[in-house]
Amino acid sequence: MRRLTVRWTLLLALLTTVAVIGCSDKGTNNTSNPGSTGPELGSSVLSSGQTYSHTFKTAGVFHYHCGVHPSMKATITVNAGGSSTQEHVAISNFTLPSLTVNVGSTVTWTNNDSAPHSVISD
Ligand SMILES: [Cu+2]
Repeated sequence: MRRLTVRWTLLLALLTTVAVIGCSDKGTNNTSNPGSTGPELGSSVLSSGQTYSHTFKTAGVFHYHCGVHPSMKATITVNAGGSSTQEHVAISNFTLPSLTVNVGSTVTWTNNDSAPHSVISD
C-alpha cells in the first residue's frame, strides 16, 4: 500500500511539471493560459509598464477589449500561412492596438498609460 502511494505521488508531480511546461503564454502578468476551448486572450490587469504576451496558434479574427474600460476595443487578425513574427505593441491613450499577423506569431502588449488596462477576449 505504501509503495502504491509513493507511485501516485510521483505521477502527480510529473503531470504537474508537464502542465507547467506546456503553458504557451508568457509575460510578466498573465493569469490565464487559454486552452483549446478557452478564450484566446486573458491578461490580468496590467499596471503601467507591465506586459502581456500571447502566441496565436490558430488563424482567425480575435476581437478583444479592456476589462477595466469595456469601451476600449480592438481586433487581432491572424492569417494562415506565412512567417510568424514577434510583435510589440503599446496600449496608450486608452487605445488598444489592432493588427494583422501570421499564425504562430507572438504579440506582446505593453501598457504605456498610467491607468491600468487588460487584454481580454470578447
Ligand atoms: Cu483600459
